[in-house]
Amino acid sequence: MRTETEHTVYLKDYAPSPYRIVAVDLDFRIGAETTRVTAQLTVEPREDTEPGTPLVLDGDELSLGSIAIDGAPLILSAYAADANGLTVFEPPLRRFVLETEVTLRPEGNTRLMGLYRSSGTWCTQCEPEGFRRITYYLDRPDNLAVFKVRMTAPLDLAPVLLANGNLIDKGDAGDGQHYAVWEDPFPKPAYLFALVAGDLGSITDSFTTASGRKVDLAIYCSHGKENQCLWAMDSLKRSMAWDERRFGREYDLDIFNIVAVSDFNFGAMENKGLNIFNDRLVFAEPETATDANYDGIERVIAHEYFHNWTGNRITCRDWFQLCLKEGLTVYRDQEFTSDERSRAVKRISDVVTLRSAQFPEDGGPLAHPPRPDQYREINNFYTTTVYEKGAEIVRMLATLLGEAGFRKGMDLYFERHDGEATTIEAFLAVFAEANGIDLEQFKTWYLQAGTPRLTVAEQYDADKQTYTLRLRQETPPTPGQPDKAPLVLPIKFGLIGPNGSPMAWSGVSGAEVRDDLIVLKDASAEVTFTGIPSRPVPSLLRGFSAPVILQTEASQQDQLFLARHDSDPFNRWQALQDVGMALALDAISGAPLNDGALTALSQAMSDTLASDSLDNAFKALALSLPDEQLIGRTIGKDIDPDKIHAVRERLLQAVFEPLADQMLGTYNALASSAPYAPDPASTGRRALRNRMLSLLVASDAAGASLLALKQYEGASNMTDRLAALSAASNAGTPDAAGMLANFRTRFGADPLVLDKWLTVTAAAPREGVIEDMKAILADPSFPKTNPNRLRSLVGTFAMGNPTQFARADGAGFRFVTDFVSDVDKVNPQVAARVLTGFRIWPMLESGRREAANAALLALRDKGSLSRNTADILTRMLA
Ligand code: 0A1
Ligand code: ZN
Repeated sequence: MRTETEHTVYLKDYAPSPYRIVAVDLDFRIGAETTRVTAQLTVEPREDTEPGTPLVLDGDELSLGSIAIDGAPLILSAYAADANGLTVFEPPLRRFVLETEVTLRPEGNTRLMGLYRSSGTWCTQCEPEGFRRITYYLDRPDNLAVFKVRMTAPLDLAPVLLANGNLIDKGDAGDGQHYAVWEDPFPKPAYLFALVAGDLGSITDSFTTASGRKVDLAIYCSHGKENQCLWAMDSLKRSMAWDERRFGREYDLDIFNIVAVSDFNFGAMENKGLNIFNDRLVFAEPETATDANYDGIERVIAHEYFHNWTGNRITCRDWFQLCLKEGLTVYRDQEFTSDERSRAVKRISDVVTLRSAQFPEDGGPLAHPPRPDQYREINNFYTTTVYEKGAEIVRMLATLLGEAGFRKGMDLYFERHDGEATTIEAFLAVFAEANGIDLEQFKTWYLQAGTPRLTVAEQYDADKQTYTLRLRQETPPTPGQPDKAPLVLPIKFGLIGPNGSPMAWSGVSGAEVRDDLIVLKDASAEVTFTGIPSRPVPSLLRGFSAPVILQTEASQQDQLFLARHDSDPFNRWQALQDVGMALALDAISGAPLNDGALTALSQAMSDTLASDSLDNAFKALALSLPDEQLIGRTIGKDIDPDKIHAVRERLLQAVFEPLADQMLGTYNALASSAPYAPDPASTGRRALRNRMLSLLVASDAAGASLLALKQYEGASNMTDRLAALSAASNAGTPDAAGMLANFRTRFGADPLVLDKWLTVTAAAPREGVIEDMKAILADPSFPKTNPNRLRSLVGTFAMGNPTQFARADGAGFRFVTDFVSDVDKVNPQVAARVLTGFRIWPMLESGRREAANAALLALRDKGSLSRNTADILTRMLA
């Protein structure tokens, strides 16, 4: 393996460039085979730039055709150019125009960065460092320039020509060619550049902003898919209205375009005025998309739209600050969903995701701070830590400041930094200033990796009528960060009296306590409440107010009490999860299942299901046990996934089988013949009904597999059909194989539904899944360059099939490393991401650990890996 240390980039080395590019004029001549790009860059030296300072531009797989300054070609000795960059040795020390020409081959660009072709459409992806694959440039987010783009293309292949900003000219270019000129008045970094040329259909609409400006909206897609874009358009308009209502942010151009493409490395991209989307996050119709797909579309449409202010108008100074735009924008999209749908359900789902994706990252070999201080490959830092933990940090800020204080800070942020490329420090400074507080310690959240553990012990003194909580926080060491400082932890809480009502206190001391919030700043604190007539049950970390692992001494009785009485829905859900987890841990440690405890949990689940006050979506989340991977991580070491799987199956049966009649009753009562609608009530109804089905099947209730088959066959929408298929496949019912085969025949021609089949196949915890996957990959008709297909199959396997991926014989590990080695040559980003599935390997029991290590070492020994994959592998083995 190459050592890549020479590529390490450090935050401490940040320095502004000696030159700035202030305006960009691009001319794309798009042809069937090649595209010629002429760039005219208006360059200015900085005030303090010394004469003779070279101008160094980035490039990636480029080859220079011609070069001139202010119209005069440069002599050979005046510059040096290769695939990775262009240096002009002594540029003029005044404003000048540098003109270069390069020729690209988009068809062969399988990395999907820069200009590439997806199903015939030319499109671009420039974040973070793709623009340098289009032309030589200062490809860094702190260089803001205005862009003008002229495109010429064959009319038959590309009747649609789009770029950022406003269309200012278009026409016939003769010879079967036509042209369009787009201009974006807002200065932007190159990573927000975009261009699309293709033969596309579209739907159009419009939105009138609060100040009365009409914005033309369009979503472009392959012909015939137009009707599948309506939900995305609806989501866009609701997002635009929400950002005005909640944050006072209006859209700023006259046009907002979205394009759906089928080959895309991530979910979507917020290019100024021209968002480009992975089509799986645009297309939806009831027969082929699930409720989860509808949710995902709404969320990501909102996310990319919200970037217009948090990311585009105010961008990042450098890529270490990625979390500045991503953490904040995820927070904003979470708030949008919470306002549009159910806040409690959204919070629970987000925490489930955080725990299943971010916590393992933060507790494994790839742990890094939300704002890292070094990287070898920036593409590997589009992580759940930067996004989701980043959002948790913003959420804590909002909790600490309250809604009004948070909004004051946001207003000041927009006012002060609009049009700038800025930093986390600048972001925190506006909140500190607007609220007259100090956020120096709070900043540690951005700098420190690892999930803090918050331990709470309690003591009630009946004589003194005092109640004390002893709080202690500790963050474990992570790679490169052995010592951790205490963090600011906002702990929302309540004390609950024996009758289930909130208990008040007459006084409190020992830490900062404001109403329902304890702010823990030290490594430990003792918070004492006075005037407490009897021992309360504490409800701690309400709403999951800080991203920590909470350890308390709560008994099962306390937890079941909370499940029944807590006014905080998150903690009601959490309490049931905690009871399930405790039972699972006991069983795994070899203790016999405690009948009393089991019966109590069954009863609590039954009561939850029967409750009149809880909604269906909440019940669907509550009626579950912690997943196998969470159980594994809670054990923390020497994990044996087979054992966990077996114990969890037993528990599912023991807890839910006694509820079979009630669950079947609920299942039947929730049937509906109403046409599909993605509104919260209908989604909640389907969620609970399908939860009933999967629990009936998983707990082996009589007749359950037949019920799954009947639902599969009779379903009128994909949500119900896929739920039945997954329930059968995960439990390995007698009909599962036949249902899977039927699904493939029936829907295999639709690539996005094929993905569902690949996902269900890859997630099945059964012997033989690896052979099946090998056969799928070996089929010549399998699209081996499409990221969605590859991730649905192998990504799902590595991340979501713990027993087969971590097979004791190592076959699962080898399957994944072989795949990574192959795909790395085609698309390093996909390869590197799939490889991150190994992050749990240090926690496995010794035999599996050795097998994983051997597979990783064999991958290393093969050599010639991309920088993306080599970076992940090096950290994984460190
Ligand atoms: N900014 C986008 C994420 C994104 C990053 C890289 C991409 O291509 C390699 C594409 C998208 C977002 O937050 O949605
Ligand atoms: Zn984003």
